[in-house]
Amino acid sequence: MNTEETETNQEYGADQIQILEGLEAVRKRPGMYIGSTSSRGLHHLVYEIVDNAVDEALAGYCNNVDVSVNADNSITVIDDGRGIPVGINHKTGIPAVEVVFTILHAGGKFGGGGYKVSGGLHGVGASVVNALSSWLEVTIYHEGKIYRQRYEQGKTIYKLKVIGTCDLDKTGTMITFLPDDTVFEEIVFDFDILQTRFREIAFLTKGLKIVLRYLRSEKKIEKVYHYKGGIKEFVEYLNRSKTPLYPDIIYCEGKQNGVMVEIAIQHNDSFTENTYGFVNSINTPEGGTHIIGFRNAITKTFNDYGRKNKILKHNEPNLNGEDIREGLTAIVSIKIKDPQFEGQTKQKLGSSEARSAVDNILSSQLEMFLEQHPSVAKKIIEKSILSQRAREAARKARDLSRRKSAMDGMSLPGKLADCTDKDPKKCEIYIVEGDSAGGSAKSARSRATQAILPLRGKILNVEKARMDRIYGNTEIKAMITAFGTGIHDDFDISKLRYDKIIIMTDADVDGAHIATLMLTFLYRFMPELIKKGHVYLAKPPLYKIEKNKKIWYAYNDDELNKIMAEIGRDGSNTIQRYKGLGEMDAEQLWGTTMDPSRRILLRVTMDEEISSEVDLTFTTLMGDKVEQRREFIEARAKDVKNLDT
Ligand code: TSJ
Repeated sequence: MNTEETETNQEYGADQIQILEGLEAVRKRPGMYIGSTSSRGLHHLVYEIVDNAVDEALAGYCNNVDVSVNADNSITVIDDGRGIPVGINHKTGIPAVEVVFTILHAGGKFGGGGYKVSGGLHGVGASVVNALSSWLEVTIYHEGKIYRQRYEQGKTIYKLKVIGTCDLDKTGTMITFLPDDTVFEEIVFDFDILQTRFREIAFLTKGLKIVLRYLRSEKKIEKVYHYKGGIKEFVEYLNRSKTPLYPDIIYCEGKQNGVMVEIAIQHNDSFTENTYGFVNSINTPEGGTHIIGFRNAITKTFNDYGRKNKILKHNEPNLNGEDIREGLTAIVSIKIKDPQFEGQTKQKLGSSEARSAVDNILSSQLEMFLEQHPSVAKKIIEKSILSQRAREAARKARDLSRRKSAMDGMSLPGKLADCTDKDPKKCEIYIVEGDSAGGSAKSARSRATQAILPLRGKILNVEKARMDRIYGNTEIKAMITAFGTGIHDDFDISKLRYDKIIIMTDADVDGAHIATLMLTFLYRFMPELIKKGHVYLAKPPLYKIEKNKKIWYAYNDDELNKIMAEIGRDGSNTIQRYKGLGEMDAEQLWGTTMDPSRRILLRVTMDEEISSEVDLTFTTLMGDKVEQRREFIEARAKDVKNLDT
């Protein structure tokens, strides 16, 4: 809660007319309060309401939260907390619940100074949701009575009234609201978006049971999220498709200077770190003081333990943090009053007390854990030493290749058939699976603007390989030099040699797998290319239909059926199902997949704001389930048919 605005609210409270003006301001500039009026903003309304119930759970008064997306797209949230207070608020002379819904930023004053997040988009309050809803009804169960009040576009329709009685022991709050379709671009709630967030909240709020019901679609969905182990189960979940290095989940919790800290840790045998920070249950992709404290404690504690127990020899250098965090999955969750956020997006925690609280609590409890579990400690430190050696080898290889490229003016890979035009804006590169398809693509292409880089077989899975192997991999080296941008710290997008990087693979499971590996590499090493929209998937046709010397191409089964219905299913048709790019000759490949005026390209996109979510999803999917991954990619690739016309 921002103090300046709280003071302003006291003036609002003094005058009912000004109250309405407050909510009018929200309707005039909704983006200022909920970030946007797109789908993202729409979903924020639900989080905003649910957050209040979660606060009640954190205060120890609520065990169940029920969220329904109703058939008419309204949302119902029910909790079994104490019920929003119905007594008259002395400053305004109206019931506290009405204050909550009609006065801007009233939440904090009535929340008893709970752990709400200020800044960012959360914690703007129930009144903002009310202002942006066509209608909202609140029902409160309290001391044997059922109370109700209704608002439309933020305006009170009738005074708080008793509509019935209930058992004395039944308490809680029920809210139903319909987002205003004159405010939002569209009013369609996405089950996947909601479930990701509620699963996360359930992991972060140990013991809280959240039920999500989706009643919009034909088949009704009901999911229950309830984790008695809290973030321990979160880490288990994130590692579920990986091989843990040891069976234990290292868990610490404590409180210092008003900061509540909870940390769960487990290494797996992979080489990437997945640490997710949360402040008051909100993900902090940009990190901040809590993450700095976490890293500091990890580095110090493992080095101290390694020295003391002589796993690290006296003539060996200290392990650096990155080495210890190789293959680490961790959740760092803190609860803090009035968190301060910094940086451009105000998403990076700045509160310094969070750093020392996390550092101290983790250091002392982790040290104890290591003393009690020497075999776990040994496994982690030995893995770190291997990582350290690999990092050193990779550095040497990189230095060598840097020097080499400086000397020979950066020679392009031999297999690359480059285009002749040197203006990157006009140029595109096709990364093609297999030498034979590569050959067809080379003869099919438009030489001036289209470059072809054939790759042999499956490329290295960078999720499963160490740095030294990645830098040494021929296919990966070829891509890096062809793109011209360099990777990691050396990455420079202004050096990109092609406007479009087009991944062209067979339209089968293997092809999808190769495309996934390629995207994983790009995502981990050159995420800017995806964020800036330079990466595409080519979409080759699945069928060729021939009748009376005329040819049609179908890109999926629906299209095939449509074409067949049009031209008739008599015996003079032939239908050919393409098994791979190799079955097409150069002319067909050009006509169906490479000609800018006829081809279909899928642009791979990544919303910058949700990149942490993407990260989580990648982590989750890069296990071994090809089908799941292909669905993930296809669901997120936008269909940009005939992009250039
Ligand atoms: F704010 C809201 F309307 F959006 C909302 C509030 C929505 C939902 C689904 C739940 C809630 C809510 C609020 N659930 N439980 C509460 N609890 C209180 O507001 C409350 C009750 C009693 C006391 C007390 O000190 O006795 C204090 C508070 C904050």
